[in-house]
Amino acid sequence: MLMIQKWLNQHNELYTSATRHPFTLSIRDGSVDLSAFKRWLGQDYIFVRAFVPFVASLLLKAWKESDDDSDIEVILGGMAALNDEVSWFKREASKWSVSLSSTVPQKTNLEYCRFLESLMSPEVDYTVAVTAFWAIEAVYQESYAHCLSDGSKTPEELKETCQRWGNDGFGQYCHTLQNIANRRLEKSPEDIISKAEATVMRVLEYEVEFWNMSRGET
Ligand code: HMH
Repeated sequence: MLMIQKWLNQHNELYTSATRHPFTLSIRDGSVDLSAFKRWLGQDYIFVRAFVPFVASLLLKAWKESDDDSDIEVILGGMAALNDEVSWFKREASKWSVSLSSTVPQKTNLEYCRFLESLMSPEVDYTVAVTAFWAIEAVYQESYAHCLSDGSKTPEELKETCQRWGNDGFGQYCHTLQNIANRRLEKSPEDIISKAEATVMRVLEYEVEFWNMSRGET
């Protein structure tokens, strides 16, 4: 069995808490509190801005360490999508009257961004970083695709957000990232595999806490 599938089976409870969180489930069933959505929007804009240099560092690792030239193109495609995403956040924030310049990053967000920064270090192996990248993207893809699947009652004004990460193209892209991670993991020594697994677990925990911020209790 491929490594990522094995981990998802082993840590299914944690993966499910990230991809079937009460916040995204409330979008799906239409009961979402719009102030929670706005809080998520402001915080995620801050996160995405920190995600850009992480992806840049991943591109550099791929260029130095990858055994397959096409990895660079996949990551570059992800980078291009992020460029579009930053513009989208600005438009979406203005639509919802969320002031991005006055949004203060919450503690969880700062911690998650600091964790991303630790993964940018040249000491961190390409395999570990690309596996983390897959996990970060996959949580959003799974979460938001679920908001658009059969039986969902997602409010019309939130469908565009769900489409952004829940569309089939983004699903394909996440699948490609998973293939890259699996290919690398297969060729990796035990210590790298353990590091990558621990990193995926951390990502999933941060993703749960990130969704929790939408509750506005912190
Ligand atoms: C917190 N995780 C978080 N924000 C995002 N935008 C993504 C993942 C996916 O890009």
